[in-house]
Amino acid sequence: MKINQISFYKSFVKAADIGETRFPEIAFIGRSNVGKSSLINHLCKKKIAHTSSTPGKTRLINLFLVNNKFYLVDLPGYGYAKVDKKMRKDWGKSIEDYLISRQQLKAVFFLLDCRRVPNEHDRMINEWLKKNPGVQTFYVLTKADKFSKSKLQQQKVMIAKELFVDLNEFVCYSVTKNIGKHELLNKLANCLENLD
Ligand SMILES: Nc1nc2c(ncn2[C@@H]2O[C@H](COP(=O)(O)OP(=O)(O)OP(=O)(O)O)[C@@H](O)[C@H]2O)c(=O)[nH]1
Ligand SMILES: [Mg+2]
Repeated sequence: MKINQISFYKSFVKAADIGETRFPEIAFIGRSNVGKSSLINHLCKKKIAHTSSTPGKTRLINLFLVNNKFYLVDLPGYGYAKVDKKMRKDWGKSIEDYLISRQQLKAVFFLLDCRRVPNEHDRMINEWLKKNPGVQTFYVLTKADKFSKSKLQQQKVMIAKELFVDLNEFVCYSVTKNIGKHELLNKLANCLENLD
C-alpha cells in the first residue's frame, strides 16, 4: 500500500467534539514519547505530526486524512509523569473516551517501547483492545534500533508474555533504521480492504 496523499484534517480537545466523520479511523495509541507521531510521519514520508524528545508533545486528538479514504489519528500519550495529576487524568480520559465512543474506529496501532516492561496503563489498553475484536490491533515495538537483534528478540518475548499476545503479532519498528514499514503498511492495507 502507498500513502499518496496526507493532509491535516482537524484537532479536537475531546472525542465528543469529533462528531460524524466521513471515513474510517485508524488510531495510534501508546505511552508518551513511545514514538506515535514519529511513526505517522515515517509511514507517510512527511513531517506532518509534531514530534519531540520531551514527552507530552501531542496534547490534542489530531486527525489526518489519507488518500481521501481513511483518517490516521494521532492521540496524546498516556502516563507522562511530569505533567500535573489533573492533566494526566484528563489525557487518560480523552484516550479512553476516544476508544469507547468512536464508531468509526477500525484499527489501532498499539505502540510499546521495546526497552520497557508494559505498565498498568499499557495493560488496561491491551485488555480493552482484546475485548473489542471489531477494532483490529497492530502491536508495534518501537525504537528497535536501540537493541541488537538477539536482545530485541528477548524483549519481544518478554513483552508478548506480559500482554498475553502471540509473538508473531508484534512488528518491530525503527524510524531511524527504516525497519518495519512495509510490514505495517501491508497489515494496514489488509485491514482497509476488509472494510470495503
Ligand atoms: N532511536 C529512535 N528514536 C525514535 C524512534 N521513533 C521516535 N523516536 C524519538 O522518540 C521521541 C518521541 O517521539 P514522538 O513521535 O514525539 O513520540 P509520541 O509518542 O508522539 O509522544 P507524545 O506526543 O508525547 O505522546 C523523539 O525524540 C523521536 O525522535 C525510533 O524508531 N528510534
Ligand atoms: Mg505525539
